[in-house]
Amino acid sequence: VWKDGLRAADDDVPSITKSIVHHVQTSLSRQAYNLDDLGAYQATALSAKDNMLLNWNETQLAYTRKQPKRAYYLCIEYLMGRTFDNALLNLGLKDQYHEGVGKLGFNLEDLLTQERDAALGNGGLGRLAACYLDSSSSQELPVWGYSLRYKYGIFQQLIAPDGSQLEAPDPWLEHLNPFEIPRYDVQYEIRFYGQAERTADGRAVWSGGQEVLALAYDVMIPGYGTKNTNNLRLWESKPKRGFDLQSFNAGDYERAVEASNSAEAITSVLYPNDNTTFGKELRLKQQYFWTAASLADIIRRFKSLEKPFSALPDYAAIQLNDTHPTLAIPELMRILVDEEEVPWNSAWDIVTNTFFFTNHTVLPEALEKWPVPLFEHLLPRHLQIIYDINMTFLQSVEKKFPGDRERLSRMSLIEEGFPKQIRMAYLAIIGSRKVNGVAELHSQLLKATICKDFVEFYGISKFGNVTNGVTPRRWLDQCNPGLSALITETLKIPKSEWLKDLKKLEGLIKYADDPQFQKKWAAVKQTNKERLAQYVEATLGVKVNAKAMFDVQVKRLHEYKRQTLNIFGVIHRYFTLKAMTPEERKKANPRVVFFAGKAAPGYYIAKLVIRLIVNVARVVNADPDTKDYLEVYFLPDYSVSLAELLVPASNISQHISTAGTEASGTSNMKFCLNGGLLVGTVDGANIEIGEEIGEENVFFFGHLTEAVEDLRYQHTYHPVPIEQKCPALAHVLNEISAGKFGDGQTYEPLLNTVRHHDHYLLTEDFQSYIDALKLVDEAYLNQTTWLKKSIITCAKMGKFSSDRAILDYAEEYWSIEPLKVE
Ligand code: 26V
Repeated sequence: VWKDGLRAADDDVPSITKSIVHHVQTSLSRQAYNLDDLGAYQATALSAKDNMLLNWNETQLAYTRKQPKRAYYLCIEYLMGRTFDNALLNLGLKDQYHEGVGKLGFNLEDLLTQERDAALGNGGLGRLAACYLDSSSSQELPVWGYSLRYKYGIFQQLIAPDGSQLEAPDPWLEHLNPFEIPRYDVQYEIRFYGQAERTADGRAVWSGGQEVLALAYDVMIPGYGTKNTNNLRLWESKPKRGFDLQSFNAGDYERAVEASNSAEAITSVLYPNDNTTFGKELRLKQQYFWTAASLADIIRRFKSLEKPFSALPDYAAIQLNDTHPTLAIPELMRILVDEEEVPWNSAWDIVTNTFFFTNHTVLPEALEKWPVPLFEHLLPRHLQIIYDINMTFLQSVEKKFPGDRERLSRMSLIEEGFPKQIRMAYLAIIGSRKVNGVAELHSQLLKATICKDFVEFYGISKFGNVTNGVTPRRWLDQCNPGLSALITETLKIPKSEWLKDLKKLEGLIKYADDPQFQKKWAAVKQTNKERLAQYVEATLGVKVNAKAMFDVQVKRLHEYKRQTLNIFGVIHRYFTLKAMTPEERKKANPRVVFFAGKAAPGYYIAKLVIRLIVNVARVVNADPDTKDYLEVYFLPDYSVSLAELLVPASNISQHISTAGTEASGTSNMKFCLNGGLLVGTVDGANIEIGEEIGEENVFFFGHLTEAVEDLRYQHTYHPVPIEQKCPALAHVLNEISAGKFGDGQTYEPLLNTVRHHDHYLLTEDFQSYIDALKLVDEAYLNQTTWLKKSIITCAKMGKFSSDRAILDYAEEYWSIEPLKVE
């Protein structure tokens, strides 16, 4: 049956209700008459899953039969959020399920919120991977994702009475997860520790140590408006033997289960940092466990084709997403050389034609390095392989640049020091066919910094750019049904057409000045703001003024993202309002400022920023003088689902990183796609957004990347006191110190990062930031021109669909082609 260009299996309402009731009685073994929302959600999800499974099976069968080249996307995080609503929309079954569930006495929207987010990621990296899976299925590309099935995802964030962040576990698997399929028939043995002994022929035997099992769980990824359904395979670690029988028989039960606990620990928790976790053995274990299991799976599938190993690059492209899966490079060498007896040089050719590497940050502290002693202990054979790769590589560098000792030490995979460290990014670069960054500026910076010597060695063509994108299915159609309907009605084409060809949004431009259309556009935004206000009332118990401008900054807490700049700006605004007469105040533009985001549990300064925001909110929101003009909220426990409420509700969102620090950003794209305007620095993908929608529609401010290095130098060698450099900011800091927002002492360490060194250049950008916000206020006063900007912003976001990005990878990097499942 086809509807709106979409095919569904059992899409009539009677079959749907029948299958839901069937799942209640069988899969859940419960009775329909006393079912709660959770049970109803589970049964309904299981029924939708049946529909997806048919497509999934046909897709995998088509891949097996037609043997296309496939791409494998290795990412240690997938920030999927909820699955159910997205699945119904992609299957084209939402209306039918709404009706079917209604017939059984439930409300579909209530059931959807029963699902817990799959929060197997920290932020941008993991959410990008999730968008790319949606796009590969929707574009009918044969792509599989591989990652870990963490028992606990990113921690739940609580806010203590004093405003500080508290962390609680995220037991997302505590109820049945209807969307995963355990594959008890897909298991691999993974070894750690032990000894590696070289044999005469250049190979080695790795033995002893600890062996654990990797068990596969599959998650179906339905495409939009197509039967194509790809797969995300998540590995769970298991003990190879239940427990140690010898200790058990001797009565030492604790000892008997020790090994099994240590095996299960590998996939028990997602590391909650997004910059440094190097040197932690468990993290390295996670990385190896995941890459080894994924490679074993890829190689098993390849071997079933019965082709020579030299053909591997014709059947598989493996994308290394950041350096976390870089161990796949020595692991594939180990499999080919030690196990399959491929000669070293041929193996290296295969490797360097199979892997591709994307870098996601230029922050030096996030560049992955592993201490050699730790590495040698855990992965002795891989260390040998890395040393061998390094030797051959440095010989070729020496050949091209004879006598350049400095260059050799700069480019070596091993950084000298105590201890020596392995530079994972360099290993990823030399082991890959191509390397790319995630926005134009970022890719330029990569070539000028981390990759500089490698550009000189390999030539520029190995280094490219693929600007990030986001899926318009989740980030417009699903999260903003009102806007989606208005767009479809206005463009007069089926929704499925513009959702798969986002440039079609340009058709809205001709209505940008149309008062009727503007009115509808504004009404949608207002509804979304009220929906968010309801959520805030339900969770924080406060009433938000939904008539005010909604100003949003939501992302991980990080000094480089400068939530500090925002909160200092809020304080400045508060003082300015306080200094006005009631009459003057009436002319002010009322604003509600929302913050949300998690801080890494060990990131002291980032946690202080949260505490400051919460306490500023407490003071500001309680002040009757300013209450009508300024409100501030920190929404706890930011998640994909919360983003789906915030993104459609913003009038303006902030992306204000120090120039040159944010590789791309992807929430900037989501807000603009939903008609929110952007205030931001000339950084990451903000720049390309400005190019697309026109600089007159973006509020840019701050120093440019080229100025940053010099300014930092000045700060170090010719510091100017903050009172002189930026009196307005100095005043803000002094008031915080003086205890205006609770004990001033608390915030000294945070304030000192700005007073001294000011690595992220707040003192340099504060004034132009305040000026930009003033322009925002002025622009908002004229709703007609504001709405026009908002419409044009949305209309020109076509470039930022993840469909464009994934097609770019498919064509320019992986050389894979769509395979439509009929
Ligand atoms: C690094 C580490 C290192 C230590 C342990 C845990 C961990 C987890 C994640 C990361 C990667 C951080 C890099 C990252 O998320 N980069 C973001 O990537 C987005 C997608 O390309 C991009 O939009 C953001 O600008 C960039 O910060």
